[in-house]
Amino acid sequence: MMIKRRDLLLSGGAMLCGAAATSLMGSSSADAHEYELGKLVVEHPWVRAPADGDNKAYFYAFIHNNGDAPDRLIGVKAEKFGQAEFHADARLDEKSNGIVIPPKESTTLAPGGAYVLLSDFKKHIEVGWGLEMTLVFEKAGEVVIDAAIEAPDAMHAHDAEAQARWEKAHNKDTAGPASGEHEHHHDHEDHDHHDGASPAGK
Ligand SMILES: [Cu+2]
Repeated sequence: MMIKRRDLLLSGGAMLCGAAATSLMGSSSADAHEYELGKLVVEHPWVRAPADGDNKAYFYAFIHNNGDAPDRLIGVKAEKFGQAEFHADARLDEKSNGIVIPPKESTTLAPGGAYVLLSDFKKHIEVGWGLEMTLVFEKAGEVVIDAAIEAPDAMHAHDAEAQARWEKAHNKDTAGPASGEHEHHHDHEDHDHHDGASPAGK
């Protein structure tokens, strides 16, 4: 299912990546954009949406393994797309049988590195929303996550600049949206802590 982030936020429910949530909850990970599964932590999962006319998307995330044994991401599932293909190294044009998560290490899936290619999209996915997906790990099992859907040229999770370019190109947010939508955008951008601009409390 497609999750309406904006509706969630306006309803005061489970906020996704909300700076407000982060400050209210202190260092608790309950409302952070991360998911725990046994010894694994999946942080900031995101999907790079298909470019216009394309049928492929990319899945990225930080995956930490706090355990003593390696695990492996072997499945990414959602009703929106048909196939997931694993690539351990973007420089090599070859599939791998999953993405290994070594013990006591973090594996980064990101543009230019490891990635999961999602293809055969059956339904449109909307930039700025969330996509519920199931990740399957060889040992830890399955976890349902909500990945942020980012613009086709986004370089990292919560790439506000790419989102703004995309919205401009697609005439989004130009007709005076409800104030709540703006607030959400601010909250979301403030949360980005990959560029060193981390708000206090995280
Ligand atoms: Cu996130």
